[in-house]
Amino acid sequence: MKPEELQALKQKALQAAAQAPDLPALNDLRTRLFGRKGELTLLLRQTGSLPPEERPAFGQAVNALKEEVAAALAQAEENLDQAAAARPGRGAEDVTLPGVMPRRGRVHPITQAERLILEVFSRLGFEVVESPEVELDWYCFEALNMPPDHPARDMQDTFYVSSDVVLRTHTSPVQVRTMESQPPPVRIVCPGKAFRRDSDATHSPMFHQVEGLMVEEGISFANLKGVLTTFVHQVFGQDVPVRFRPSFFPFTEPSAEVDIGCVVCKGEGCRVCGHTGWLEILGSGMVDPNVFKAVGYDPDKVTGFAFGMGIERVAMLLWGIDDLRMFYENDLRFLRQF
Ligand code: 2NM
Repeated sequence: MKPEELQALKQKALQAAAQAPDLPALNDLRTRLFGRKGELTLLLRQTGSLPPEERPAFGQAVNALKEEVAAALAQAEENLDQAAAARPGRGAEDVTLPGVMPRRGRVHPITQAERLILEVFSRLGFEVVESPEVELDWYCFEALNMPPDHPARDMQDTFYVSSDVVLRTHTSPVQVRTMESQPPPVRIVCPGKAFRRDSDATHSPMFHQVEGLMVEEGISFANLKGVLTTFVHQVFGQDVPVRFRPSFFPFTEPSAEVDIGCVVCKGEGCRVCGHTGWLEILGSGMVDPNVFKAVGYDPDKVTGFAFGMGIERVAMLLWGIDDLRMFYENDLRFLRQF
């Protein structure tokens, strides 16, 4: 083969390599050139049939040609790979496939109920205040008109950390601390965890409360009724009946429990409301003068009302949940519904 013919063969091979449309076409070309019966393979084999003096030059020329064509094939393959990676849907990842969506979390129903309650009181001018879950006996009981020998302390099954440190049994210590640290007027709501040694279908050793307090000159039971009626109507609906039923708490006098017309039977009487047509939703009362004395307020100058409610109970009545334990099991089938 003459040098011109070798040159022409090289040009043809380089052009074919550059023009191969995809990897299979390129591999075909590689076989046609370098395979057992490939053009370049056969060409090198011709060396033996040449006159001895021509063999070295011809061999060198063919080997140089092979190297150049092999390099062109490698380059063509790299170009195809890069083009494939840059082309949407044709690279290692098919970006047109549907993605695996990250699961979105949700706000726990207790938190949703808490936010709803706080929002209503915020609009009524109450400020949100929090304080520690581990409390001194004094803030949890003593300042709330429950001296050590008070029978009301037996009502609270308390977790003791030491003789004078407890897990708070209600969020009232927040109110005590607030009154102790600032003069009236006070208008606060206090959300948080409370702890009692109690565990069955309707009691959890840890539960959530919102308590509230309004103190200034001239606050009366009428203010208590107005604020709490507004609250109930905002949360459960404008048409829900409300009643105030006399009760007792050590830290308020007089005291009242607030009932709403049963949301299940609309007052007809059913299992949920114990066939009374009413559901208890809140405890409340006028702050006892002894509480004001304990925090340094003058009970002859200021009056106030306070209230407290369980968030779990509000959530259960709002969404028709019949088992308290649902809130703590973290079963996603339950939690995803809110
Ligand atoms: C309730 C019911 C009635 C209450 C009283 C006070 C304080 F600190 F001001 F005296 N805080 N919370 C209170 C009153 C709580 O929960 C059922």
